[in-house]
Amino acid sequence: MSVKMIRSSFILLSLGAVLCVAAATVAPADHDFLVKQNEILKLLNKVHELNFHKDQAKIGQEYDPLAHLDHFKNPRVVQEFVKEYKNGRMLPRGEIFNLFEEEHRREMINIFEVLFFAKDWDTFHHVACYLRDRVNEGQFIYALTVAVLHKPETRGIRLPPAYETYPHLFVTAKVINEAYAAKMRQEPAIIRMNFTGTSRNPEQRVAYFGEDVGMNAHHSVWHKDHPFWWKDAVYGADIDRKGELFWYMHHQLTARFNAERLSNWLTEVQPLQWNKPIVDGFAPQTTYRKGGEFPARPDNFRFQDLKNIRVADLEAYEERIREAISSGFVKTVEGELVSLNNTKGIDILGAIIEASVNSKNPNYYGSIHNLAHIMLSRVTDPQGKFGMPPGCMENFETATRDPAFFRLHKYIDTLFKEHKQYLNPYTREELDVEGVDIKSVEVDDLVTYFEEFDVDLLNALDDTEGLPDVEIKARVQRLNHQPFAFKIHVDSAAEKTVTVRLFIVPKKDWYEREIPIEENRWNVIELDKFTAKLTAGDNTILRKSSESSVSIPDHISTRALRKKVEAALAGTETLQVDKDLRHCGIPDRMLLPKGRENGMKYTLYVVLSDWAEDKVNDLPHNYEYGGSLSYCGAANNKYPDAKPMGFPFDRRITDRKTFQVTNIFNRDVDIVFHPVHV
Ligand SMILES: *[C@@H]1O[C@H](CO)[C@@H](O)[C@H](O)[C@H]1NC(C)=O
Ligand SMILES: *[C@@H]1O[C@H](CO)[C@@H](O)[C@H](O)[C@H]1NC(C)=O
Ligand SMILES: [Cu+2]
Repeated sequence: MSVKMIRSSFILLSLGAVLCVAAATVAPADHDFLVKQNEILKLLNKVHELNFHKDQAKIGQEYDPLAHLDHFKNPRVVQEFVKEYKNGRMLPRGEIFNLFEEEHRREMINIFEVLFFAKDWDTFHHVACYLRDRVNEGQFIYALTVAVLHKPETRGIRLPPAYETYPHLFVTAKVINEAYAAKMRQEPAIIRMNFTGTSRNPEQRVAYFGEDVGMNAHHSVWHKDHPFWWKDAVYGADIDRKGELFWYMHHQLTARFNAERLSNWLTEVQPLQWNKPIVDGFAPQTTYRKGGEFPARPDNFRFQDLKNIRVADLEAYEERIREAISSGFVKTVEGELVSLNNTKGIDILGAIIEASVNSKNPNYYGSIHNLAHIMLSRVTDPQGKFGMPPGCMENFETATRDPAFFRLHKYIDTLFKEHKQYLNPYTREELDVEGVDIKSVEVDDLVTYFEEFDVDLLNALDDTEGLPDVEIKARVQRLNHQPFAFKIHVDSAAEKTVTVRLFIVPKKDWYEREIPIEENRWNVIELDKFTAKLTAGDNTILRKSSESSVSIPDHISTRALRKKVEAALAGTETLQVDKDLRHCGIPDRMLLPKGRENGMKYTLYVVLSDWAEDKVNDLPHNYEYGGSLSYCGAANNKYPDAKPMGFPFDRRITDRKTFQVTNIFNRDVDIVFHPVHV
């Protein structure tokens, strides 16, 4: 049956409806901005080769950063870089950059700081051109993109999608080989990519989720928006509730993975344990551009001691963290006790478990999450005997491809859950918003399907003398859904601005048993969060799936973007710039889990809270923040919701009556998957 035959079940706009039109920060780009945008695209063009843009290459050759030290907020990092570079101590070009390798990371941070501390655009641009052809390309991409994401002067600049900057990390080796063959033949080509593995591996049924290029791009950008090595004090820019966001984003991904598994008749994701086999193996079938193939791991492999990290270390860190959780206090380096028994506890715990620079005691609590990534990545060559390149788990671009990623995060999620279990449940008074009564909620048919998408492989292929570029793309499958909308009918006793929170959760488990919400709350998936102004009397809140603040629109391809920028520079077109633009966030098309052909039952929750209690700043209630709030926070602002992330499902529910208030509503919905999309 054709998806196009299904029509929206109601007409969207009706009179007297509450419209959630947002206050936005979009404006036409001026000339200065267009120049910046164009230069950044040039810097990242074919970044694995020397810069063929002659103007940039020339600037790079002639610029001497030591002659311009007063143009840097911290000249010492520039001197340090030049010294290291001149002494040949930096990672050479062509080598694999591994963020989890301390030495690689230290060098990269040095490069980042040179860029970040440039006082003006001109200095930034010059020093970027200087670094472009001198440092390792992996370190350059990472440092430059993090700097662009965080510097006030580059707000609103669009980065090329991660899958176009370094396509190797997103497509299989087979595709790369075929792409080369096509280039040699000088024939444009579209190469169909299959997900890794075969139908003999049940895990392959959910590969579309972990291997989705948009998901991989999201995960890599999330860790650039919130780097674990970020030093708030040094960079003068705090990332608000970073530890809590580390928990919540990965928690939501794990809940989503679970829903995808149920959609495909797979059992719930099981947490990893240090002393048990890693049940599912993984053969990535992906290769680095230089430096070999990603190592594979057979089924039922056990964790191994590495040269400098032992399994026993991880077990000890886990014990100490669980001790902190159950005692309700973490011990700081100075031996002080910091309470976890409040809404800030989760943020402290997130910093300890990741661990980020904000950890209260890195020696004592270790860095369970980062070390686990390393343990999994190196498990098949623990002593480095075979000189294998780093595995999937040591690249944020490729990590979610490995089924062990979700098992690791399920394990980490159990630690966070243990902490939340100790907090008091919400009381009826905390949940109730007096005078606000949800009468009913209408929703369109929820229909998902697979679509095809072409990844541009231009940057994947080395330039060959005498062989011009031809258009070569990888065709991948992506989950998508029909647009849908919610219509929420609310009776209000008075004028009031409310926060609207929308969630869904699978109604039944793998055994087809209905799961009570007390148990199911940890599987809840956030669909949207926004504000609405209610008038006294009847109100209808309209909200479209495309407006969701959980996800972001598709990234524009570099080719299309370059055309737009060139046209805007020539004055034939205007380019719209959003100063709050986000690169972080799952794509809009992935908002819904897949569901089943005959429908899969979910419970939809609509939770209203009083915005006067939720607000954290003086911006208008409908300020846009660039989207992707739930997974990525607000890039240039405080997290715009005073409630704990995941509210109200983050706490135990000991008495279901507390949820029986008129401002919380639930109903069943069905998600139907259409295998054939015309
Ligand atoms: C994908 O699978 C199809 C059918 O199984 C096969 O014909 C094709 O060669 C595969 N493509 C790649 C790039 O592996
Ligand atoms: C945590 O704090 C709440 C008050 O917010 C208190 O009722 C509860 O007893 C405390 N729990 C512990 C273990 O101290
Ligand atoms: Cu992650």
